[in-house]
Amino acid sequence: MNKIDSEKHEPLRAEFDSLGFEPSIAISAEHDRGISELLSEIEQRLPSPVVPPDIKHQTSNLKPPLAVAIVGRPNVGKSSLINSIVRGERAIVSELPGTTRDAADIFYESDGRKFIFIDTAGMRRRGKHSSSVEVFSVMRAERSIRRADLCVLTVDLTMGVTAQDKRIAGLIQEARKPAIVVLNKWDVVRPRRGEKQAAKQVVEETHARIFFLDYAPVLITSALTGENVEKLFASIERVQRAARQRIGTGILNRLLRQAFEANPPPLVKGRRLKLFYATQPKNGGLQSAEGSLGRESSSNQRRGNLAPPEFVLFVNDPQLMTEAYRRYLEARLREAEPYPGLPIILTLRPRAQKGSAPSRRSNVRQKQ
Ligand SMILES: Nc1nc2c(ncn2[C@@H]2O[C@H](COP(=O)(O)OP(=O)(O)O)[C@@H](O)[C@H]2O)c(=O)[nH]1
Ligand SMILES: [Mg+2]
Repeated sequence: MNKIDSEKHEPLRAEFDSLGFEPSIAISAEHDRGISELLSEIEQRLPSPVVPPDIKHQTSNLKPPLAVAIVGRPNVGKSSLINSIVRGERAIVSELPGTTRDAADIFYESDGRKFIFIDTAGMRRRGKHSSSVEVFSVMRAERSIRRADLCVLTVDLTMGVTAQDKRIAGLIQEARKPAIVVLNKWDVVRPRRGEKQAAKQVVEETHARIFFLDYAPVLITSALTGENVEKLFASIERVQRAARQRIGTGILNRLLRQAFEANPPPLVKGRRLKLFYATQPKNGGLQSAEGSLGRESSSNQRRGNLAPPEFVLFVNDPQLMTEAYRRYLEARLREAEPYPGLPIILTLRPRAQKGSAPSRRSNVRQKQ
């Protein structure tokens, strides 16, 4: 419904709502009201982009390509990075921030390993005065992250880690995606002397600034000169290898029991979290996540690709878990198995009731 120019006009919606269209959105094209709501409704309804048939054919009997989203602020060098990798001019590179308007999927094969690089339009803050293009580009970035098996957060070293970089890192963490951080434009900031020391310092600073993504390996590159760019593949492989690591049930339970003893969970409304048993399911977690280009491939294939480690904890009451304690347990698990680049998924289940198998897919909130 257009021309709903102000609050005052909102009641006019009611007339149209009675027509029964669901959902209906009130906008003002002239005054830029409701546009982002409209765009996100449209975005939600669009299908995932289709992988070209030749790629599908090539990979139908083999492993699907790994979907790698290159995300970051405008102008950090995302398109340059992809160009440097594929050594072509596939992605548009420009000095104007926000040139890459559309996320472009670029297929790439190296040593028999297949990748799809998702070049993402720059992300801007979604503010009151942002234009539709900017709103759209934030959504695209969020969507690229959702579709990816692994995200490469690209940061411009000449700017350092900015608040906006942190925000994007937050999106990756919320989506619980495997991640690598690339610090780009090293050619500009590298010192004449003490290069190693400077590099080490930059990595430490990055980890300190985006501590919640501290599981991500950090790579220092120059997309312009190509320096270190091919190391991205080694980093990706390292993450893939890590995804295959498992902690045996015996070790896992001993480790967690010790962690609970050394630092008991806090009281929540007078009650304390109690752990009965923990296990690491075979195929990793995140059944609901998309990845591998969303609906294009089955979740089984996806899990084979790059599944973050999941641990299922049977406890007295999942609600008694706090964020701080979750982080503590994750840190203890990483001492046993560092899982570079991978988020650790802790799934809490109430202890199964008498007579029902513990493997039953019970809802976390089932038992209050
Ligand atoms: N000096 C230097 N410039 C770079 C590097 N990577 C990208 N650039 C430049 O930064 C600008 C933005 O690059 P672009 O790839 O379009 O960034 P995007 O918006 O993140 O895709 C261009 O002028 C690039 O040439 C780098 O490693 N070193
Ligand atoms: Mg670009």
